[in-house]
Amino acid sequence: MITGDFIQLENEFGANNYKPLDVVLSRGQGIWVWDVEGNRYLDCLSSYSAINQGHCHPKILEAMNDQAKKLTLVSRAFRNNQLGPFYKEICELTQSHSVLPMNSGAEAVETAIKAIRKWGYMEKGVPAGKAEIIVCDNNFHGRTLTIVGFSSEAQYKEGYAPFTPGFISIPFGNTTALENAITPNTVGFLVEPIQGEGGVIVPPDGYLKSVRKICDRNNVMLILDEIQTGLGRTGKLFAEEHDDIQSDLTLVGKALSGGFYPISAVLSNKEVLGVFKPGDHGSTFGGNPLGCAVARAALRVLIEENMIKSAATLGEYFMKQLKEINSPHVKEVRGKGLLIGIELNHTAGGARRFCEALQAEGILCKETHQHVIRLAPPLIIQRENIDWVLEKIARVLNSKAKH
Ligand code: IF1
Repeated sequence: MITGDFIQLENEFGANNYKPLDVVLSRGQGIWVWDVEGNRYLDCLSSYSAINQGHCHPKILEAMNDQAKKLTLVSRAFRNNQLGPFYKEICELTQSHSVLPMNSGAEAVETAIKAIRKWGYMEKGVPAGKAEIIVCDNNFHGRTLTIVGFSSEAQYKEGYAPFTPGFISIPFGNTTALENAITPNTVGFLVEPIQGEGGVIVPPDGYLKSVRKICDRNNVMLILDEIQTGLGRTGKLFAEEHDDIQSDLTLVGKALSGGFYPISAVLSNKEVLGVFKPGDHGSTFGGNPLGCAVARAALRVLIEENMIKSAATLGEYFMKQLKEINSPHVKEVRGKGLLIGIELNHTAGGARRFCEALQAEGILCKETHQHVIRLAPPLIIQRENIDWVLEKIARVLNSKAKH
């Protein structure tokens, strides 16, 4: 079968909820992926930052294989010998008080919402049913009904009402708006350190530092969604470290498994997770031995192979070089570490055709919000690979130039 055959099968039998580039991938190793025709591409999207460690990392693969032969899943009605060690390792690495494992990112977000609502009623004394959570315009936290209910993106919510009440949305990066939105019933502020899907929007310097203070003053829990920005992506283990703060709850997913397996978690710096009593919350697969073994290996290689430091150094280099590309189409280059967005002028005619042109050059990336090319290669990328990418990006941004 060739590319067209696979696409035809998807079109015939699948729901049509994505519009991918016409490339059918069948193999990945490190920063590279291959399509069914044998063409090689440098993956500049990293499965939406789920493969920070690179495709099919051999050590994570080994951990997965070893564990899969022994024990993959037990009901949480029993214990398993991977869970405790996983808890200890992730808490020590992230300096967290406790952890609750789930599967998808959206489930981690839902878990955090449940936890802070319960905390609000049990600890803060919010009247029953009145808890409010503040979120940001232009957010992306997943696809469940509760989450899309507080999205500001019409397409994510259109046709899905009614939604869960209790959310208030304010502009991202604006601390005055946060202060004004807080009421005695506010239990939490949920925010991405950098808005990924929103177009790689970096807030003003010191934003999270001020946010931390406002939350402290008002006894409001700060929940950072680090599902995309976490685990080295921005050049720190967590993006919160750029502002030298600690959240109350941190949400991780994606790269927690290095892309092998959906694993997410809520990390708590305080005893917030203590509001859950047996039976309050759970998941069939959350905390299963296979997932725990994979996550332990994924975290280990991130540290042992210095991926975080490398993301910082090479991200800075990548961004600096991108800023030097002289193209009439580029409005702004922004980001942190290896989470980079190139915003194009509206006259460029949208980012998608540039992504298609880059595909023809052997680079896979994806537009976000129509005018932004998002670049987020695996953290194991080397300087010479970046130079190779830069040359092609420069060519594409110029060859498509309309003057
Ligand atoms: C899709 C983007 C990335 C996330 C943050 C929670 C979740 C995500 C900050 C939910 C998920 C994904 C999901 C994927 C596209 C995508 C994405 F393009 F929308 F912006 F990564 F860049 N918080 N992001 O970014 O995690 O439940 O999916 O495991 O929905 O199409 P999930």
